[in-house]
Amino acid sequence: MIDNKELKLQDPEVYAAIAAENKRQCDNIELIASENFVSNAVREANGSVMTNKYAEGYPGKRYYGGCVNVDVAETIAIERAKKLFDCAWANVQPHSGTQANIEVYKALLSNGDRILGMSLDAGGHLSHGYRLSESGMDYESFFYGVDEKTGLIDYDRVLDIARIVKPKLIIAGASAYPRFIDFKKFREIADEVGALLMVDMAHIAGLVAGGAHPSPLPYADVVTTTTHKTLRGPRGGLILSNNKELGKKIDRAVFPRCQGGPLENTIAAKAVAFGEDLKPEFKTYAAQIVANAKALADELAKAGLPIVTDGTDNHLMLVNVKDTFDVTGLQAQLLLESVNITCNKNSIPGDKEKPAYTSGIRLGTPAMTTRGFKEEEFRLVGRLIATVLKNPEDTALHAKVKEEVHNLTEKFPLPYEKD
Ligand code: DSN
Repeated sequence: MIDNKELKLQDPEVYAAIAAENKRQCDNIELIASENFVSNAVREANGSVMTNKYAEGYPGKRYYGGCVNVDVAETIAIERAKKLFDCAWANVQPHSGTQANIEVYKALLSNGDRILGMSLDAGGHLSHGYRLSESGMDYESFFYGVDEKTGLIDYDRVLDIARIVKPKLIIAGASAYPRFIDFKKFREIADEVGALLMVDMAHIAGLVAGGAHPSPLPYADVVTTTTHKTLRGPRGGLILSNNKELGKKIDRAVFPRCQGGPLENTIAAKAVAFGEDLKPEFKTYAAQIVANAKALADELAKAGLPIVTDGTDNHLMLVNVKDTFDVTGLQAQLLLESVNITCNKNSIPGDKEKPAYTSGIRLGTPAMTTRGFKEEEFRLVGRLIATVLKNPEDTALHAKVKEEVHNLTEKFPLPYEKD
């Protein structure tokens, strides 16, 4: 139950926007692969009085008095993160995933050093060297992609590029890659060319925590992630390593180099989320995310939609909508939004459409798995998606689909359903 009584009285405009967003989240089938729904406990910690506290520094070494309680929460967050990912060091202060990545670069690199990451159009992330990101401005960035036919990372090709580029840092990890990433191979490539290896596991962190995806921690020098995707925590970042000396350098890059006061309310919420992630139920959740993704991909393939790499190992899939139904990714996104199914357009390997249109959509299962969807519901969602895309002009049919979406969202409510 969301209790925003004070807000309603004091600021009706902002209250109305939040209430409308609450309703949108309740009424829509959320298939954006990077989104999720936090528990009420996480929301309470995030909205707590810890937002009032300045705490520059780290637990036990702060620049302000009165940090005794935020020290407790931050220490719990650090210890739980280390336990969750079985590693020696953690920094829970990064405000976001991009921030975490930039902080690692600042700790490990000098301006002008070479980095090698996955290209944006192949499923990489802006902060892995894209020219308009700080990561592409401060460093000389190079990219590997995926095989245009298979959609898979070609590790031999990555090695060839790494041999030519000789990067100081190799970045593994993606925002739109539906298969397991072989971190051991990336380690071997990094060792072969004398590079450090950073894995950005933002999308799959919850699967790693729940044992549904191999962990990068045994192989990477440093691992970054957001905390709000499959990990199901508040919006924020996290950095992990098994190398405590590297950790000390990164601590200094986070504070004071890149950030000031940590968001202690968010850190408390991270601690709560990590506590949830350590419970046995979270393993069941992670396995269900993957089972649901496989079911959805299978149903879409049955409807004639090509799935990049012919399926998925994780929480997401890339669907080629252009070849079968002659709609762009953007049109598909808008059509689905009109029936209360939320997703995003996404380039597919070798895409001929511009990034603003694309030939594909990216679909993910973490959020609706949190709401209780299982394979049966995701198969139905697959059929609903195919119905809409096959009949882009048929508004009467769209109305029927919207009604089915409504039935599903009513049957699987969010824990904070009504205001
Ligand atoms: N924007 C996120 C995503 O949707 O994948 C990555 O940061």
